[in-house]
Amino acid sequence: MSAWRLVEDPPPPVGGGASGGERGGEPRRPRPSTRRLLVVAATVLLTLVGAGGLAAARTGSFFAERPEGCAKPDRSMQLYAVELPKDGNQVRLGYGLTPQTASYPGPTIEMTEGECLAITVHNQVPAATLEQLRTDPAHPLGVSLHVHGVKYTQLSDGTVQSGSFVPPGESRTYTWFAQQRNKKTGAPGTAGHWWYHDHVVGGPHGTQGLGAGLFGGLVVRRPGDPKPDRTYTVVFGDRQSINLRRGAAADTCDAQQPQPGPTCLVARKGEKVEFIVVGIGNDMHTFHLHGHAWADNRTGVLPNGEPFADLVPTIDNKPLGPGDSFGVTVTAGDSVGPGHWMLHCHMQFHSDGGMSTMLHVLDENGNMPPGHDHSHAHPAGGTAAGTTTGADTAAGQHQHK
Ligand SMILES: [Cu+2]
Repeated sequence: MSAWRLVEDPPPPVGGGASGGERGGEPRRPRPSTRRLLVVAATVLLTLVGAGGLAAARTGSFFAERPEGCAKPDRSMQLYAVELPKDGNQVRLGYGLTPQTASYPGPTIEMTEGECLAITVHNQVPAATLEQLRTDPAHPLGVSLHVHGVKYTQLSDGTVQSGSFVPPGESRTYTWFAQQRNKKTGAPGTAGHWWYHDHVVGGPHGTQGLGAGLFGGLVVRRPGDPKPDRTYTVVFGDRQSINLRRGAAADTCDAQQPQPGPTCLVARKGEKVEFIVVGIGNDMHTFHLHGHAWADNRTGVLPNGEPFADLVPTIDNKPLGPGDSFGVTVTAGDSVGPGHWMLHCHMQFHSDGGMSTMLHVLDENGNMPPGHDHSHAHPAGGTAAGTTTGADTAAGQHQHK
């Protein structure tokens, strides 16, 4: 019997009617704490004495709670920021739909254009931990939620400067608007692959929060977009890391019962697998997947019959800078079959340093065919069967160098 069997489908991404998000509930309006009011007051004062202050005061238009077009949130959800077990001596933090399920990357959040989402962040990270990560004793303690791509106002910016962060033990609601394309105004819409992260832990740019694990993927779809069977968020970061892990640690798939998760990329042949690829930190990277290629457009999939389809290049490698994000959708094992397909940064000293993991493609029944129970680095083409060693299989760890 194969050691590889997909026993259970992964939980779907949050949103779009999937479990996890709470529908229909009117979110709690943020109750500003005294501390926050002081920060806001100080910011207003600074704004007023600034060059643009008088204009802002005259219009009185600063600090709107919600973006235009988002009168009332369509959906609300809870997001917990917690401390996770250390990785060596590195502090690890994560976002989770519950405190118990927090991880890095955090849960993938899914929205549809036109939707307005209220996310209440509960900061359960101990103050002592935030103090330890602080690079300046004058910097306030807290976590935040800052998002790329979609619309939000200053109150949902997730920065210290706008007072939109969450002190330890407190909660705050952030409002995101997946603005639609508008041909009249020229608004391009917000459909795409984005990410969210802390912007406060340690310093004014959340560098320590990001480095500790407070980040996750966001996908905004248009009605009618192809829906993938699985979505994985892969975050390429400093020190040759994928989702803050390197080498064998980046692939924790259990050889007996691989459970899809942040560090176990697994799919059945024929499934549409979507990757939200994000760059964090200070390094440039390239995202490369063996045996698979994708259309370099918004969805990664070419719609049938599009006359401009030939204008969209098909690629299997894409550059990624800090803060960048893009989506990739492939059909697992299409034409190439099941196997262990390398996913890695193609900057050679990064991949050599451990920036490499695997997409484990099982057959249609969820089994890894005999001869594929072990995943040494396969040559390009990936059809060579690896040899099985008991030790590697038992450990569920796969060495790729
Ligand atoms: Cu790299």
